[in-house]
Amino acid sequence: MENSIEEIEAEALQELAAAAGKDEIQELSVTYLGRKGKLTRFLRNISNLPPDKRPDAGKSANILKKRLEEAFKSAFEKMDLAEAHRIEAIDVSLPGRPVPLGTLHPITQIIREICAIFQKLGFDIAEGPEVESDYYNFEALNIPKNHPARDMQDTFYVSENIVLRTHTSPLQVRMMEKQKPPVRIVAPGKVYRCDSDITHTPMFHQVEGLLVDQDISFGDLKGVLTAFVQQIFDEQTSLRFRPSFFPFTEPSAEVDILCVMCRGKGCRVCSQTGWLEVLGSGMVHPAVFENVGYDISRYTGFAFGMGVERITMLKYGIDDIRKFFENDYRFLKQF
Ligand code: 2U9
Repeated sequence: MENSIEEIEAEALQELAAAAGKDEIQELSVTYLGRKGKLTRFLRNISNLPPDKRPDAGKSANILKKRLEEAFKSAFEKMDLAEAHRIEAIDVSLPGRPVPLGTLHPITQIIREICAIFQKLGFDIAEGPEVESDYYNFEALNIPKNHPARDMQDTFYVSENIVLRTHTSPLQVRMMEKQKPPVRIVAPGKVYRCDSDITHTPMFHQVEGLLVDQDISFGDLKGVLTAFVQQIFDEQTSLRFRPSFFPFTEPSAEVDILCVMCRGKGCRVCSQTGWLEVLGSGMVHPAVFENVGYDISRYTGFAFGMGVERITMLKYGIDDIRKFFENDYRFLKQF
């Protein structure tokens, strides 16, 4: 016999008391109760004892085996309990970790701002399909068959007669078909053009406006657009109307504002002209009214359109339109 049963017991309990973790307890359990463990060896060697000693030795070895099994089990449980206490020791009264909140995309913010200004001026907001027929996107708006906008280079064709709308104007045609004047609507939304560089993306956002009633003049158009520009930029922003051409308006005018960067002195942003183009506008062409069945001897109206990305770039001094579509949080969180 290598060790007496008393020695094995004292040694096992002493080592168990010093065990620092579940792994050490597991190792001790193998050292004493495993196949080659100290107590197992003792039990195996009982047959070598004189016959009269065997019953007592067997009895006390089995009692110790049970005792050690229980001691290891309870030591394991104690460790589990200590672990649970450590977890419970988390201070639940501490404030939670802040979850960063997203913000509205700058384009969405400016669309909302533009719409709110026109709503105060008495316009309703209208939205419509981004996939349109050739009729609503071009024909009804007096855009002739040979117009460059109809070219595959400028327009995304879904099929021969179906396009991704190149402006939000088709929606306004649909509105006029449904309702008689007076009409006062602004149409915000995505539009698509086959174009991509530092100032153009294949999808961008427009807000267009349309006002139709009796006795509407170019003076009304100037008044509404001046009120709008001075609210979206500031009251000191002066406007300039320059003659232009669009198939759906006659007469037509492009609207420039005094450069927001240099206030007219001339800089890189305004190409040294002192002015920035921000809107297109004009009196609705009688051919458009005839297409929707409006009486051109009774009604006149004006329309205007603007690119939201351009307005946002000028308002915040952003130099590359592609920044709006990269979803870089460091850029977006500034707005
Ligand atoms: C109807 C009739 C006429 C909308 C108009 C413009 C002038 C215009 C451009 C501004 C920058 C498009 O995004 S942009 O490239 N728009 O210059 N848009 S008048 O005229 C309409 C609309 C609807 C029924």
